[in-house]
Amino acid sequence: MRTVAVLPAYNEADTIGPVIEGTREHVEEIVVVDDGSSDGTADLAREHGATVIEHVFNTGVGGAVRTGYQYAIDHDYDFVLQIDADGQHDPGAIPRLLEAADEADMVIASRYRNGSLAEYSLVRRAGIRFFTGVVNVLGGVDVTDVTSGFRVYRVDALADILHRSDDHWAVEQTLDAARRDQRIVEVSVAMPTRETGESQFTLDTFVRYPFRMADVVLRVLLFR
Ligand SMILES: Nc1nc2c(ncn2[C@@H]2O[C@H](COP(=O)(O)OP(=O)(O)OP(=O)(O)O)[C@@H](O)[C@H]2O)c(=O)[nH]1
Ligand SMILES: [Mg+2]
Repeated sequence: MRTVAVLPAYNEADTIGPVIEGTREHVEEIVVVDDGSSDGTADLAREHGATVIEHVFNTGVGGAVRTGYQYAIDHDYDFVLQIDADGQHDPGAIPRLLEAADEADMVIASRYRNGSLAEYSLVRRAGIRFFTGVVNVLGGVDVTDVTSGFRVYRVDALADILHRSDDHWAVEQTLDAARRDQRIVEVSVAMPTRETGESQFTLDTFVRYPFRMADVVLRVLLFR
């Protein structure tokens, strides 16, 4: 079985090296998808032996991971491991995720199944709860952390659920997977909050959240 790691990365020079080093032993290849970082993230990733794909336009996390998934499909990998480049996801948990993937199409590392969520702001916790609730109700599943970006996918199942929206990629593809009766499994993984660098979340993102969310959910329900 061949596994490729996909790391979406935007200005993560402080952490990209250690994340690549921690991930390397668990996978065959590491693909870093960068959207025009200005702090040397792409060069650092290459120095650490990663394959680097650079977008010309910034597409956000959703667009970056789609590029990584497509790479996995095109290169005939069996599994994709997705891990953030900001150090929030401990590469030490990768073997547990890969083991769970033996019996699953999608494995989600959940910070809801342990105490780590207590460190997150009230707004973030409410957001995670809300998105997870929507997917559970509309998809008939029982997951706890749908927005987690620490995941493993079986590539042939992933090809069926590639998200079309760059926003709310996790909600879109998890809901689609649930409605197709794909096997979704969660593994408890502690996830501290971000220590360095900048979050993808801005005030603008928050304000537009509910509208984009409704758009994504309706499109999955109506057209897929
Ligand atoms: N390629 C690319 N990667 C991005 C972009 N925005 C964020 N990322 C990366 O995607 C991952 C998740 O983004 P974060 O900002 O950490 O999002 P988050 O973990 O939900 O939020 P925090 O808890 O604030 O860290 C990180 O590895 C980022 O570097 C982007 O526009 N392009
Ligand atoms: Mg983060």
